[in-house]
Order: sequence, then C-alpha cells, then structure tokens
Amino acid sequence: MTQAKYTTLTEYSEYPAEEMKRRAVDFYANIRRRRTVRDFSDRPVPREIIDNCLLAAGTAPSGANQQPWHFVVVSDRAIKKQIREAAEEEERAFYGGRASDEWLEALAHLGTDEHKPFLEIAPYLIVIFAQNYGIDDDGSRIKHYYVSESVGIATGMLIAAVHNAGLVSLTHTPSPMGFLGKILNRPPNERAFLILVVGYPAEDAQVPVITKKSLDDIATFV
Ligand code: IYR
Repeated sequence: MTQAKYTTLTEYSEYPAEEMKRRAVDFYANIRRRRTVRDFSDRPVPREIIDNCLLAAGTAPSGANQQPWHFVVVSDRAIKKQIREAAEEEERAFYGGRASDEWLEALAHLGTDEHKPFLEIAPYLIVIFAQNYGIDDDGSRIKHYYVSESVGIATGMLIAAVHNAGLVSLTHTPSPMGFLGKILNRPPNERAFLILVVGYPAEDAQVPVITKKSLDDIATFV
C-alpha cells in the first residue's frame, strides 16, 4: 500500500466575513453574465490565454487525482473543416429524425439546427476527451474512477476560465462524437466528451431569451 504524504495548507486565504460576502456577490455578478454564444467572430485569440484557461481547468478535483482528461486545441483550418463536416453529418441525422419529437421540442426555443458554421469560424475548438482508463508505463490498464464527474467539473472550470478571460464559449455535443477521436488520432482509452468552441462573439451576436431558475427552485436548505 502506498503511504499518504501530507503537507501544510499554505495557499488558502481566509477573508473577513464582509469581504467574503462581497466576493460571493461579485463572483455571481460576473458569472451570471456568461452566455452560451453560437455567433462567433474569426478574430484571433492569443494562444497564451487558452494555455492559462487550460491550466486552470487542469486544477479541477478528480477521482483519486487521476485527472482523466485530455484537451485537444484545434486551430488548424483544415482540421476544423473536417470536424465541421463530420459534425454536420451527424447533426443532419439528429435533426432529420434520429432525435425524438420530445427532444426536438425541448430544444426548439434555442433555435438550433444542423448548420454549425462556428466550427470553422471560431479561432479555437477545444475538444475535451475523457480517459475511461489510464495506461501505465508497461502498457497495462489503470482503472479510472468517477471519470464523467471529474471531466464535467474540469469542463465547468474551463468554461468559467474562458468567461473570466473575456471570451465566449459554446458547449457543443454532436452525437455520436466518435468521429472526433478518429480525426484527432486519439488513443482507444479516450472518448470525446464535448467540444468547447472558444473565441470572441460576432458583432451583433444573438442569444436566445432564456431565464435561470431561482434559488428556491435550485436549492433546499434543511
Ligand atoms: N447536439 C445538437 C442538439 C442539441 C442538443 C442539446 I440537449 C442542446 O442543449 C443543444 C443542441 C446541436 O448541437 O445542435
């Protein structure tokens, strides 16, 4: 059995209660401005911003600290085109009959369809892969725990980091997503989890009119 090794928590800073209240309010005020955007500009974004957003995402907690994620950052035009073509093919099938009427009805207020021009227009597609299992140095499989939870948390942190930096994103989930592993040459232990489209919004970008649930609706205090 490996021995646990601990060190003193030094990077935590406690704030006075008033400051904590202000920080909580400020964070909410900032994050509530985040919108999922589908109209992207092709304006370039410095790589360094993406690097730091990914480093932030990589600090996410994960099952047994296995960090079962891999981010493929696509900026190459030809690869983006390939991804768009494959995604639109799946989406044509989805909107053309594969999705149930119930599902299409649930989506109708977002106005989405099979056309995904943003996959070529936005400067970055961050394709997030989940590692269902690990592979150690001698090639044997290492079991991973809580993979979806871990990758979901890291993705949420990435979305928050992108917003905090001043960019917009879209969580795009063409289904099925098997084509992404093929186009991007990923190993068999990885499955595509989500595409995060990242960039500046187009001038006059439009977003659907939606509301978020109230605190009473989303939380119960006992
Ligand atoms: N993947 C499709 C459909 C879609 C599904 C859900 I659930 C959404 O919230 C939005 C879209 C698409 O990207 O169009």
